[in-house]
Order: sequence, then structure tokens, then C-alpha cells
Amino acid sequence: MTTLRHDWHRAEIRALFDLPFNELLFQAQTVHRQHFDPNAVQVSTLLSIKTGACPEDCKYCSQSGHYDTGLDKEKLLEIQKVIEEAKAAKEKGASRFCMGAAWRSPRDKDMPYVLEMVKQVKGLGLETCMTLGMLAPEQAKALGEAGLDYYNHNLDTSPEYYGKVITTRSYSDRLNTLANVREAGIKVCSGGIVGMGEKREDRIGLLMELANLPSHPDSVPINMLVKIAGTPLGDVDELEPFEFVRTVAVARIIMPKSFVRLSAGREKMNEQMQAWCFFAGANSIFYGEKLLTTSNPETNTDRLLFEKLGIHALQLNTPVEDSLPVAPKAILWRDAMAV
Ligand code: SAM
Ligand code: DTB
Ligand code: SF4
Repeated sequence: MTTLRHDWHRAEIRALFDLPFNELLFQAQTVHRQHFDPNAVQVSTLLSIKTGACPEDCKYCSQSGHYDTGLDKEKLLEIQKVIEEAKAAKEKGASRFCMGAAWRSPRDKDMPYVLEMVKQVKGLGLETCMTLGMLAPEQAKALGEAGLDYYNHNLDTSPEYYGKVITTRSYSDRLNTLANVREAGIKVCSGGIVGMGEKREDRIGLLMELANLPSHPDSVPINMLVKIAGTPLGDVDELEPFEFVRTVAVARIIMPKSFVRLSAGREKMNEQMQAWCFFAGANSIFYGEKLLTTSNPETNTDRLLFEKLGIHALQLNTPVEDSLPVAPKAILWRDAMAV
């Protein structure tokens, strides 16, 4: 069985990126099969619970108050509205509901609402995830006690490229939030964005930071930049698609037990590209017609893709080696979708 390493060197990760494509994908698929059912993909649905007017200056983001992106801003959603959306996501086959807010960090007066959202969404039998910006230790603890399963907080890019993308919060702020989340016993979801004009060395640096955390994030979203008009990265050059697949494959190899999520940017990827990503070890997606503010593939399109590829939606987020002896925990996508 693979031992989990937290001492990856840049040269080792670079050597993986440099492998011939077929060799890299074969290695990634081999590692993937040691820990997961290769035909099972975890499915999460996103909801923006507070949209726009964010004080941070992330140069990729539609929600930053620093850029004019024409986005309609919204205050914190009412709990009832969140619950309706979560119910609909469950009915469509999602196993996790991820709630995102355009905050630098939650204010104390927001906390009772988000804690109540966690409790009620969990009460529907869904896994819960939140992404609310930076968290202080007490905030992380309160979310953990309310039953939050996952907290998403991305490193976004390498420490070296970071200052070109965000200036209002530092890399170490992000690492501190991840430590607070881990210490509160909440599962960590952390990854980044590629296609922001960074170099391969920055993709290497991002993956090295993630893999060398005290424990690998349970979930690693790899987002392809969704270009937003009005942001400084609104017309950056496209990333070569094979380079995206390589990034997924390397993430799979160096974080063998983590769920690697093929996250934002799927709408612009054709079926073949997504199939390569699944072969490279991606085993989670965002499902539902909207991400936070931008669109995602239609649910029917995803259902058909899963059917074509013989992929089923994973109901419980359990690595296969722990789940094999008990009753199957995966359900067929078409059964989950049956109305
Ligand atoms: N405001 C909180 C924060 O940033 O910590 C949570 C929400 S924020 C939208 C969550 C993540 O979404 C970001 O860290 C970034 O990685 C990703 N993201 C945002 N805009 C994106 C875009 N245009 N393309 C791809 N990923 C994006
Ligand atoms: C993550 O890594 N990707 C998601 C989620 N975590 C919160 C967000 C993607 C946002 C894409 C742009 C938008 O819809 O605003
Ligand atoms: Fe705000 Fe998050 Fe967007 Fe950055 S990524 S501007 S913190 S909503």
C-alpha cells in the first residue's frame, strides 16, 4: 500500500510533469486504483449564499468589489432558501452540498446563520461543505461542532505567483486557516486554479505545498480559470489542455488518497477532455447548472457523460479500501437521477 509522503521535492514533482503523457497517465491510474473505485465519482453541488461586493482583490474573481464585472450582489440568503436548494440538489443526486460566501472572513453576527445552515443541510442527509474565507480558531471550532464535514479554502497557486493574483490576504493567512480547520476536526478541501498565466513551475509549487501540508487535504479541487470579463485575468492566454490533465495526474500521484476534483471550467471542456481527467485520477465534480456565479454543464449533459463512460456517482465519501467489505456504497447514476 502506498505510504503518504509529505516531503516532496520540487525536482521529483517536476520529473512527474516531464514524463511522456501516456506514462504519466498510466502511473496516475495505477495509483488511483490502489485506493479508489476507478468508475466512481463523488458529486457535490454548490450554492452561493452571499454574492459579490467582496473586499478581497483576487484577480480571477467575479465577486471582488475591486472590479466591475456586472455581477448582481446578494446579501446572506435566508436559511429556508438554502434548504430548498439543498433538497433540490439531493433529489438530483448530489451527496454533498457546498455553500460559498464572498467574505474575507465571516463576521460574528453571521455565524449563528451559517451554523444553522450546516445543521439543517446535514439534517437532510447530505454532507456539508462551506467556503467562507479566513476562519479564526473559534469559528472553525463552532463550525465543527455544528457538524460541518468539509471546509474549502484554496491555496490557489504557488507561493511565488500568489502575490501577482491576490494582495489583500497572504499565503500564510491561508495556511493558518487550513490549520484552524484541521485542528477543529473538519475535513480539509484545498486546491487551486490553473490557467491564470502561471508557469509550470507554479503548478508544481502549488501541488508541492498541498502535498507537504501536515496531512493531505481530503479533497483537492483543481479549477481551470473561468475567465471573467472586467477582472485583471479576464483575457489571459488559455492553458494547453494536456497540461491541465497532467496537473490532475500529478495531484493524484502525490496525494494518492485524496479526492481530486475536476472543478471549475468543465463547461468549456469537451467530453474527451473530461474523460482524460477521470482517467488521470479526478474522482469528484461539481454537479448542477451553476457554480457560484458562473455556469456549469447542464445536469442532463453530465448524466449522459457518466452513462457513456460507465461512471457512477459515489454516495458516501469513503475510500474503496475502507468500504469494500461492507454493502456497496456507490449507486448507479441513472438510479440516483430517476424521478
Ligand atoms: N470568498 C471565499 C474565499 O475565497 O476564501 C470563498 C469563495 S471563493 C469564490 C472559492 C474559490 O473559488 C477561490 O479560492 C478560487 O480558487 C475559486 N474561484 C473563484 N473564482 C474562480 C474563477 N473565476 N475560476 C476558477 N476558480 C475560481
Ligand atoms: C473551488 O475550488 N471551486 C469552487 C468552490 N471551490 C467554491 C468555486 C468555483 C468558482 C467558479 C467561478 C464562479 O462561479 O464564480
Ligand atoms: Fe472574495 Fe473569495 Fe472572490 Fe477572493 S475568491 S474575491 S475572497 S469571493
